[in-house]
Amino acid sequence: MTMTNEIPAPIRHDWTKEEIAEIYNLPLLDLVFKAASVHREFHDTSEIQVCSLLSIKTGGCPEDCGYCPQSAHYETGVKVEPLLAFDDVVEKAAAAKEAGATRFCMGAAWREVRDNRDFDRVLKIVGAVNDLGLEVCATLGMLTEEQARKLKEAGLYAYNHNVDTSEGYYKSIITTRSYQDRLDTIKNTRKADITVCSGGIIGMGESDDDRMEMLMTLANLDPHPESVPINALVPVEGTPLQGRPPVDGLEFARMIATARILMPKSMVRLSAGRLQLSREAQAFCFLAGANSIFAGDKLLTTPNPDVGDDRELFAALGLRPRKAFKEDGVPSYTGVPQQNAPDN
Ligand code: SAM
Ligand code: DTB
Ligand code: SF4
Repeated sequence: MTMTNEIPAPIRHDWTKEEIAEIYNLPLLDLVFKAASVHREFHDTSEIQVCSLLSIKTGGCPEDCGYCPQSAHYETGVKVEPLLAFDDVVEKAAAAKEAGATRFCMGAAWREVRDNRDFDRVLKIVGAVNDLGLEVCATLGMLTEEQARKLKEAGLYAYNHNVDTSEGYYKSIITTRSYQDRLDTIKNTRKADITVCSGGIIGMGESDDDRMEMLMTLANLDPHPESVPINALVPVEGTPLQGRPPVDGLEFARMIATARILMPKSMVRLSAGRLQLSREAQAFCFLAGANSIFAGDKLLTTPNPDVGDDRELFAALGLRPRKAFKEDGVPSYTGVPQQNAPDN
């Protein structure tokens, strides 16, 4: 494998396990150098996408995802709340925009979307947030093709649905749905022409092989997910994964660098778990190809770095928030400076 930057990085959807292992197992600094080169080839490395996250329906979820504080199967102290009111959400979206976010992601602790009044309210909210000029993203659980189409018509820009881990390890983390269920929802999202946000979590006790398999699943989707969130487990008291040791910053960077090389055009998001990372570890992840974060002191139910600290970090690194893709007047990521970038 070449370690120089002379040959353009390929956009491929047929990565083998062996090829991925060859990349993932490179000496870390060689891996990060290669990922940084790919990153420069496809993106403006001075820009970071700033996303804001809001839990619009918290807690009481019937799924048994072992990492999740919102599952009704575990006692985590998360209060069950109904779907937020239209005005509350739109107000929060406007405040997020004011604070510099260009993407607004709304999460609901649902197993799947049901065709009821709550969904009608979500559709109305999606339309209003879109009208604010924000890229609207939602993560609401499983979706049918018809529901995806309704969300698209309402103005949804992206749908988040993570594969979370490898197919093999998935069964030891979640029993109430299958890996195929996840892939089907991603397919329904695509069919409705909504951009796909899909990634996973590290630090749940999975092996390196599981991490590589997860990346293989994502990288062999055609097209690649436009955004790939890489989360470090936030271990929450009461969940089966409480007490897991924090993810090492260098392992986080290895995962991000591999994702960047396998999916050169995608936005790779340094997602949950930033609070446990030093400024230097975050900087290393940005060098390794991460170009998106969640900003705001709360993720869905757990804390996230202080907005002021993020602002200082951006200033120290010479980074700036990127404007919304939708402002470019073209779909997806084609608005970023790129050379040799064949269609995804
Ligand atoms: N219920 C929907 C679903 O599962 O798709 C949407 C919300 S769910 C909370 C969204 C994602 O958050 C999960 O797929 C998982 O990747 C991530 N997540 C949940 N709890 C987490 C934790 N404790 N640490 C890191 N990521 C977490
Ligand atoms: C994603 O991959 N990470 C975000 C977002 N997509 C929805 C969620 C992280 C949740 C962390 C646990 C919590 O705050 O409840
Ligand atoms: Fe429910 Fe999503 Fe949490 Fe799983 S990850 S328990 S589906 S809110």
